Amino acid sequence: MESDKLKKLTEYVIELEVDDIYDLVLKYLDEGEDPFEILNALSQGMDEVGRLYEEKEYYLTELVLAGEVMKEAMKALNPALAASDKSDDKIKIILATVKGDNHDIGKNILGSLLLSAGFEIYDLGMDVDENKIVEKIKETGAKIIGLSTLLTTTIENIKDVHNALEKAGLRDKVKIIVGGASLNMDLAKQVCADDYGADAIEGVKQIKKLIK
Ligand code: B12
Repeated sequence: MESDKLKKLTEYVIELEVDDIYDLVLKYLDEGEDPFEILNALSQGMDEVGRLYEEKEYYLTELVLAGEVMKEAMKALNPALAASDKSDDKIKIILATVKGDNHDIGKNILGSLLLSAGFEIYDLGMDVDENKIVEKIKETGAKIIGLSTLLTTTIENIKDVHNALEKAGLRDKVKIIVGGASLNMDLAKQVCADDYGADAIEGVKQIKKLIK
């Protein structure tokens, strides 16, 4: 359960403390707090921001700022998460938010968890064209692609990635796992993904199964 101390992180996200969150995360890491508990507290803040937006208490400006707050926090947190990894022979994963979609907070959380679980991450960012993904597969030999989308209008763009991989003769060499608030397993299958993860923790579990 989240301690009273870590609740401050949740509050900082909700209050959009973009200038101070980095230092607070570092301070808590220095004091020996568990990086995963810190991530959990930050995610709870984002959940609340989402709720406030849906209830029209927050507007787009606040959402953009909340995204910045999470980015600052992850800058401080990622090295600590990565330090928990001891493996040498890392499995490569490409992450991207699909074409037309500029939401990346959930994808970045998944990236942080994968990093700490010992994977090598190539994060192509958001609004990513399928051809860029194909190029990166050729360059890195990655066997897993994690695609994120939060907009219902961009779900179909997952299929563009599938088609581009097929055209390049690579589709049977890689697995596509998808996630994001607009998706579920049925929709994922409709757009030719191999798997779906409801949240970042489930995503890591599913990816571990996929590589077996
Ligand atoms: C923050 C936010 C924004 C920020 C994004 C900042 C950023 N850098 O990401 C900004 C302001 C840019 C934004 C813009 C827009 N947004 Co917006 N946004 C949100 C909001 C409030 C929160 C999203 C979020 O970050 N949640 C927190 C993260 C942690 O959750 P998550 O992304 O779902 O990720 C988790 C899981 O889904 C999963 N996951 C995610 N990706 C992946 C990938 C894989 C492989 C796996 C396994 C798992 C996984 O793991 C994550 C962690 O557990 C949501 C509402 C909501 N409650 O979701 C609306 C929401 C997604 N936005 C919405 C809309 C409409 C827009 C705009 C069109 C608004 C506008 N009028 O301009 C634009 C779109 C711009 C574009 N082209 O993309 C709608 C989408 C409706 C729909 N169904 O299509 C929502 C649902 C709000 C609403 N109810 O209307 N938005």
